[in-house]
Amino acid sequence: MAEIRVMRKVLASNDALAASQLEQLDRNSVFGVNIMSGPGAGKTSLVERTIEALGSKYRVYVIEGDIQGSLDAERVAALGVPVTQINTQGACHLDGLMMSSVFPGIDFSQVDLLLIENVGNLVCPAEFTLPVHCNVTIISTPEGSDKPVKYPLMFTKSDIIVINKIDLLPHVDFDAEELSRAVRKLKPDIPVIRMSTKTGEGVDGWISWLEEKLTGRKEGQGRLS
Ligand SMILES: Nc1nc2c(ncn2[C@@H]2O[C@H](COP(=O)(O)OP(=O)(O)OP(=O)(O)O)[C@@H](O)[C@H]2O)c(=O)[nH]1
Ligand SMILES: [Mg+2]
Repeated sequence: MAEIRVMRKVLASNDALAASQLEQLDRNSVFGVNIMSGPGAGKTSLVERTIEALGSKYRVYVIEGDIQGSLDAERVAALGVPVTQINTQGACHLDGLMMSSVFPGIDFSQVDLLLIENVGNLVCPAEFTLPVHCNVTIISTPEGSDKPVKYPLMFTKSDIIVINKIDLLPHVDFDAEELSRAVRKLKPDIPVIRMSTKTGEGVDGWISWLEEKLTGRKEGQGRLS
């Protein structure tokens, strides 16, 4: 069908663009992270916690993706970290073209860690490759543990799954074991970590995972998976 062919072409040209942008990060030894989740699962909160933990050790740069507004960018800027807000004007994901509009304005020689917060959506962000070395999916406990079965691509595309809002476990129907099993059916070796960005519980697991990737990474190594 013509429509399917067009979509494949769009995705292929996005992949090529993202690959060349990733080379730019590699030339500057920047480690890129794409953070994805449904709306409100805790992406900006994870960015904030990451900056608090690693901001004095690594030069962090943040790209915020939202349909409109700059609320998340303001939260990041309040922590003294450089940030660029992309407004997608209705699009439900970030993509390579949008990155091309902001990359020239960023001096990557002054960056160690690039955190990209994607638009809150469990579907489209997984389809559009970004110039990063790892993809993170956050699922929060009020969303339910069936999400890997219903939205498999995002989990398959990820290198680590974060279960956030574990402080709410006594109040919601969420089975962390069921979620882990469903995720591992899609991707057997993927780490699944539990945290609350609100209380700070479990955040250290994410920080050590990320720091291990950051420090262990050699220039030009490319994506984790
Ligand atoms: N109880 C609880 N609330 C949390 C936790 N993490 C984030 N929140 C709250 O959840 C709401 C959304 O958090 P954000 O970090 O803004 O989520 P987001 O994924 O960036 O949201 P969008 O960018 O709008 O998609 C805020 O009110 C947070 O305070 C958590 O671990 N526990
Ligand atoms: Mg956000």
